[in-house]
Amino acid sequence: MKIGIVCYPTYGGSGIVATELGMDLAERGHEVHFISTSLPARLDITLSNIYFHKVNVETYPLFEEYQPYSLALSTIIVNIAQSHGLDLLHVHYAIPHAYAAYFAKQMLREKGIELPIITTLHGTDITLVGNHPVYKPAVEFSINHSDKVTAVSESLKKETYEFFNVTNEIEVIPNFIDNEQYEIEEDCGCRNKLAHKKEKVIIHVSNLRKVKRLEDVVKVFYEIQKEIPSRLIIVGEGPEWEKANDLINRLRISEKVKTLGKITELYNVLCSSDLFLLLSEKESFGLAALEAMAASVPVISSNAGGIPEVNLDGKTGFVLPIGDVKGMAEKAITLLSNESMLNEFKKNAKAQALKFDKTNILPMYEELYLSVLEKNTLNKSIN
Ligand code: GMT
Repeated sequence: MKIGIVCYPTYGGSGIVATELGMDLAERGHEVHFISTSLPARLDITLSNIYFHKVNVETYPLFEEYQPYSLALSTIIVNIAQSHGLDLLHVHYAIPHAYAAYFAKQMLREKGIELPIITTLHGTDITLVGNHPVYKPAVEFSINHSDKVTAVSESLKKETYEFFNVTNEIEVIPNFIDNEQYEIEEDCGCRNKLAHKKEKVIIHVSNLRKVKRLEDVVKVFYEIQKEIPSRLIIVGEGPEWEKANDLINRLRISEKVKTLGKITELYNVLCSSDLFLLLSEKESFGLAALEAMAASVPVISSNAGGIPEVNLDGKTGFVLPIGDVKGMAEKAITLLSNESMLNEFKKNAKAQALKFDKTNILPMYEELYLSVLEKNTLNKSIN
């Protein structure tokens, strides 16, 4: 198949899922065309069967700070679909990708080309940004006009039906992980660089946005370090850092907190960690938690959105109500101070990550593509 993939190029989960999916499809022999504003963060462009097409948004003084990204995206989709003969287009994150794809589809139809559109909903495109009155009608319209819609968790599917008047069926295809990438010796040499020998390594990875409740991460760690020698590693960059850093300074724990910024090769750091904190107030899935679990790291999490579908309470970690800092800290201390429990949870975390292995999930996308293509062929023969 010739597949077009539209995604954001950032380190965010939707871009990562789109990139890993595309690279795997290419490995399986499909021709994959990435369409994005810059090279997606984890994309290995040297792989065969992979193409990258940059969306160029032309600036013009009249537009001031609002450049017409959707328009530029629709245009490039039309061009790529025509010049490369795409069989289908898979857009990740509804805003504005599903909307731009719809208009590209209409333009192509005028030229006698039928381009099926698959939209994958990732989270904030539904739960935060998408249901804002400014975007809601357009998001609803694009979901209802996609040929197939998928959501990354049951929770996100439910929320989509709650927030929008969706007439289309939504199929849940959970996020996935390449477990092989995490088969690293526990003592890969990285642990020494992160913490002293007897310290436990607590880790948080995110885009440090408000929904991640970074201050809760700091507060939970503050309680942990009072009882257990430990370090907090924060991976990622984002707008909430300043506030969190201020709290770190006020609590006088800056010596025990290390920030790594944006890093692509997370495996070594995760494999050297003992506990992952994901305390978000919204999280459709929690890919970062799954990545930690693939590295056998248990998770203390909030119960936001789809997290409980990934982190199993009392098994792979603990799940507590959003904002329950005291409860989260207590559970973390219980786990970190009981070696046999910690080892059991590490094993459970890995076993759970194996269920989301890419070998189990990716065929679901391939099947979905085939069903869309079959329907398209059928429609053509009827018309
Ligand atoms: O977590 C973020 O803020 C980034 C965001 C994105 O769209 O890139 O992540 C969303 O999609 C990920 C991949 O499907 C999910 O694992 C995240 O849970 C989801 N984030 C939220 O719902 C806040």
